[in-house]
Amino acid sequence: MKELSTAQDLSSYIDFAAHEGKEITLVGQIQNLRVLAWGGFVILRLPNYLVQCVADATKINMPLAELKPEATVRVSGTLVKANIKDVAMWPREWEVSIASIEVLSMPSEEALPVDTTKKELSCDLSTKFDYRPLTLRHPRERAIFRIASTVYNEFGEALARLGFTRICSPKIVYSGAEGGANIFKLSYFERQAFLAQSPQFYKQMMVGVFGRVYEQGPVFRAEEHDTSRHLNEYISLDMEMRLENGFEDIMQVEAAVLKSIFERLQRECAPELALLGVTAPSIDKIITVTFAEAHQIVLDQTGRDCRGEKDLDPEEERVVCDYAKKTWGTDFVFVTHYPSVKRPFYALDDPANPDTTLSFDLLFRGIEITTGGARMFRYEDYLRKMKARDMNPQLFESYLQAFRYGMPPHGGLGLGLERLVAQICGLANVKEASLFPRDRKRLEP
Ligand code: AMO
Repeated sequence: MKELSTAQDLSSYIDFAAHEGKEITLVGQIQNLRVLAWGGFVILRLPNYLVQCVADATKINMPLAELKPEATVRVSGTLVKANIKDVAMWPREWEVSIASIEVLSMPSEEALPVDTTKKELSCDLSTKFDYRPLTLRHPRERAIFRIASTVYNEFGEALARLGFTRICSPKIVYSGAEGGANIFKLSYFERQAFLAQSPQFYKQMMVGVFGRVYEQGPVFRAEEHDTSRHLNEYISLDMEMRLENGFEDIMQVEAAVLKSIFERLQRECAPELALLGVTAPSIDKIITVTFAEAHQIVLDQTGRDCRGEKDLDPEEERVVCDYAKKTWGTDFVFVTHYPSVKRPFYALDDPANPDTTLSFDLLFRGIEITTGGARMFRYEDYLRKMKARDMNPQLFESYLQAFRYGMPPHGGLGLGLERLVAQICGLANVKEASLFPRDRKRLEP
């Protein structure tokens, strides 16, 4: 029997100021190595930092030339003040003056297939994804996913502070929730199952239990087309809530959550934002335009008349966002009252105009990042709408139970993590905000 100590400091954060002028030992992987006549630099990748270590050839215990990028090493030395210009480095006001290096692991391969020691990863997207375990080690890639991690955490924590309960719903499901053909089929023992397109049914059922719930997890869409805004698997940030005043409640909660996310990014991801050359957005006003007004904006701005269309196309979303930026100085615009025919069956029609729904999309810098809205909550309304859409209510009986036995007025939203992160980081393709993207041709790594 052996009892392990529980008193150890397990955090990977380092109080650099407290170590100034003192001995420090760091274990990390070599991000970059520069061997010079007088010694050189070892750039060490740690869980939260990229630390510059400087070696004097006459003082260290081994020649730097024996090291390789991506080797894992234990570096001991003195932490000294520095003034580092390179924004990839963090911290920039301290460096380690190396006394000794111990190699803990050496790479098997001689050369990196993609050079992650350069300022930019100079390879095409496909190569970047083929070598994902390696290319993700590049500081710019790491920055994207540190930002994604913070966005993910704060989405949940902000909602939890508002009294939402986290749920985890099944991803193997008996039916699609969003309609359409973009659903993956799965053989499930003797029957057919599907991969969840969204947690829609479950988060609604859980409003009957908790009143306010959220979920963060993968969802699956069998999109056949290869576009810069679609993935076949993405992380959906979902919430669902009882409505007290109307579907505006949902937009107010979303704006508050986004505000918390952006403030936390500013506090915790300043180095990552600086490295990517972007600033955290702000959402101080909640600007809404109706779907009809959005079409009018497009007509006025471009002369394109899309008023007969039942959806906004990507070009229209860009025009509406440009207009919102110019007119109201905001990167965010909620487009409300989408046509009923284009929304899933569960959407609540506007009693004042039943051809439209009490729903919205949130557009951010030219692209839809969220869909949300109020849902039907009366059992009879579900039966009526399903009938009108040629759907068989019996196939949805397990979901409809919730409504049969009483549900409050409610609504919610789904926010695509990768789309939000891609827009924050200024990425041209949503796949770059996915660790291991899945598209029609890509199932590996
Ligand atoms: P929707 O299908 O519009 O709505 O999806 C919600 C949000 O998810 C993101 N998204 C995607 N991101 C990457 N690749 C895709 N293929 C993809 N498809 C969607 C977008 C989008 O705004 N149940 C509803 C939400 C709700 O009403 O609560 C739903 O899933 O950012």
